[in-house]
Formats: sequence, C-alpha cells, structure tokens
Amino acid sequence: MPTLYSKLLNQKKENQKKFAVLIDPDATSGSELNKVVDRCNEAHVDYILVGGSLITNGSFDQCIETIKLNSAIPCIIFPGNSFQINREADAILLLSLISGRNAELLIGNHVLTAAQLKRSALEIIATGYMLIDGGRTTSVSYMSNTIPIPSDKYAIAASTALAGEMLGLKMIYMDAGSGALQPVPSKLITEVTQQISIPLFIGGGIRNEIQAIEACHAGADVIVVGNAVEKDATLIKLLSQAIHRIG
Ligand code: 1GP
Repeated sequence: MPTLYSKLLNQKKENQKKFAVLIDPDATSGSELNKVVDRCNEAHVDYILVGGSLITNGSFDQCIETIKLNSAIPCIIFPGNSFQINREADAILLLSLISGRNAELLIGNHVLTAAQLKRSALEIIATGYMLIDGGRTTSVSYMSNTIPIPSDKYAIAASTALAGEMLGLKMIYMDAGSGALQPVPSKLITEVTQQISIPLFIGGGIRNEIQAIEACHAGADVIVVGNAVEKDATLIKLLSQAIHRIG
C-alpha cells in the first residue's frame, strides 16, 4: 500500500491541489462532528486533520474514532501537543516548529514521544512547521511561546523552509495560525516554493474560495481550513470544488 506521503509526493508531481479540513475536537464534537464528517465525504475532501492547541472539553480519541468509523478519508493527526497521539489515525504530522527557537518544540517533545510513536502503526510525516504572522496573536503563538515570522520577511521564510528540507524534513506546513486575520500572503508562498521541493501545506485564516485559489496558484499543495468551516459547514463543498478545479 502506498504511504500517504508517497501519495502526497505524486500529487505534487502532477500538480494536483488538495484540500484538508481541520477538526478541533474542542470545537466540533457529538452530532456536529458526524455532520461535518458527512459533508467531508460528500465533498470528496482529501484529508481530515485533527488537533487543537488546547483541548479542554472535547475528546481527541473519540473524535478520531468517529472519523474513522464514518469516513474513508485519511485522518491525519496535527498535534497541538504531545498528548495528541492516537493509533487509530492513519498518520501524524511530526511537527518541528522551525520558525521558533523553543527547543522543546524543535526536538524535546519528539524525544518524549518517539518510543510511543514507534509502537503505534501511525505513519510518521516529519514536518517543518512555520508560523507566519497573520495580523494577531494566535493560540499557537502564545502556547508555543514563539514569535511568528513577519509576513513580509520573504527571505527569512524561504531560508527557514529550505533549512528544514536540508535537514531532511518531509514537508513544510506554513500556518498563519487558527483564525488569523490575514492568511499567509501569496508572495511569501511563492518565495518559499521557489526554494523547496517538498510538499507545502498552507493554513490559517483562509475563509473563502478566492483565498484558497490564490494560495494554490502561489504554490501551495494542500490547503487547510478549520475555523471557517466550523462557522459554515457549507463552505466545505465550495472550497473542495474550487481547489480541485485547479488541479
Ligand atoms: C490552524 O492552519 C490551521 O493551525 C487552520 O486555520 O482555523 O484559521 O482555518 P483556520
């Protein structure tokens, strides 16, 4: 069976654009979660990401269980912290927060969880995670105790992504943070894609088809949307169609 990562590489090679819905177990649970999963199935969403900066009410494990029971869409953990591991998911983005200088998030938490991850059957996708300033302080910036890269510092972003690739990371996820006022700017996406050859996920603050299409044209391979589809689940279909029309 091809791994999710080998599929991602093929998709990138063929210039196909993919759409991922991010589910935060704190914000979407119970019957609401079932509805969102149904909509993802109907809209042929490519990936469902699960994670949150801080889960207080929702159940992470139950969320994964519900998704796996009701959908064949690959379920990928996008962990907000090292507690968010569940072997029923298909893969986990092993995030190294390369835009920051918090050693725990660059390597510390990975050491703590490595043995557990090895025992699980999860596909591990080593990911260079880069926070980009999206116009306001986001939960991830506060919780990670790191400063995002300013959104007009193209060379810093491009060199950071390049260094990540040179270190052997398998993909880059540039995130303006959940609920960002402005998504990652197109110019910055283009500058980064000119430097790297690994797949690029873009998320944070994408609210409509125009922004999603712009990010794809700029070079994103996978568009991730959370907040906007939490507020209006009908967007799932619109975004999926818009992104898939490109490639
Ligand atoms: C956040 O990239 C994700 O880490 C998605 O952001 O919730 O703003 O869509 P939004």
